Amino acid sequence: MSAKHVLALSGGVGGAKLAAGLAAVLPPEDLTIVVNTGDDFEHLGLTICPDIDSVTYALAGLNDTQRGWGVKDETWQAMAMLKALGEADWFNLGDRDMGMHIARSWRMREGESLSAVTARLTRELGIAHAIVPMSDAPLRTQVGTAEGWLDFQRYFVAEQCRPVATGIRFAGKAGAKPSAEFARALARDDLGAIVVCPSNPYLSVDPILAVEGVRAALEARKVPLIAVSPLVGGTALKGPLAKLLGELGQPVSNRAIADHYGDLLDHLIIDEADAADAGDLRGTGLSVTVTGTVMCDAGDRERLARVALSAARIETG
Ligand code: FO1
Repeated sequence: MSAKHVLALSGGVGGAKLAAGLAAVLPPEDLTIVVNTGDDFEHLGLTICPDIDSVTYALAGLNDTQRGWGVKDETWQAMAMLKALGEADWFNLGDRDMGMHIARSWRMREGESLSAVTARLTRELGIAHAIVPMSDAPLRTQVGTAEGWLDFQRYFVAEQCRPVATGIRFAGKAGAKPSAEFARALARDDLGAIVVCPSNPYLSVDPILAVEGVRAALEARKVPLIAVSPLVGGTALKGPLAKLLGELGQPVSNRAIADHYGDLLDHLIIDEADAADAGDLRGTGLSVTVTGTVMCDAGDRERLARVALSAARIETG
């Protein structure tokens, strides 16, 4: 059996772009995309899964590329009404996006698992590739501040990352098992590569690694693990995440990313703006590719996907 199945681990925005590139160059049977659910939360009675939705919208061609999250050509009538009714308006839910949260929430209330409802909704949007939550159990990222632990979206959106961060923790990680499809992908005989998409290692990939048994399963697999660095020019492409990591004493550099993944990592893809990092990284025994990692359009996404797959010697036709 040729080892050609690819397991991609993804967070939201940046990760979703590479996930879409992988889906453009691999047939559905050769790709499983496992998505961080640490950013998920309950809001206005709805179960909101920002990273699953970012990946879903990117694969369905529905994503708003300007804003970076949510649906393109969005309208905001429901949000305006909620505000007029005195309800919370700190987390912006577009009208079309709201349809996704309503469908997910009511199906889950009917007893469907997050995995089942994700499979249902992605299929309905015409996506043939598997988009899989890391776990069906809630494992929620929280950020420590002087006022106590804040749920991720409270910290990130409501507080705009203003409070000084003192720690990151994953509430509910004890007993959070991998979803069935994630466990199946990890155990596949034909698994040929694991691709860590350009998502934040501490906030978007660590929650996936915190799911029970996942790190050990990845360590036990003797297939190449290729990560695409989320850094461009030595910093995060977007948002105040570099501030958060600085406060936590986490260096924002490709060397820090490589050290963070440690023995799991076989190959790191870094941006050409950071070409000067390659020598030091290679000196640690790591294999490194220097290429353009900024994905502005479908061509960029597919090209980077092919670069990642060729690092694992996976053919893409
Ligand atoms: N990010 C914001 O900065 N402000 C918002 O109001 C906001 C709303 C939102 C709604 C649905 C959704 O799927 C994502 C949304 N995001 C918003 C993005 C989200 O907070 C983060 O990008 C991810 O959690 C980080 O990966």
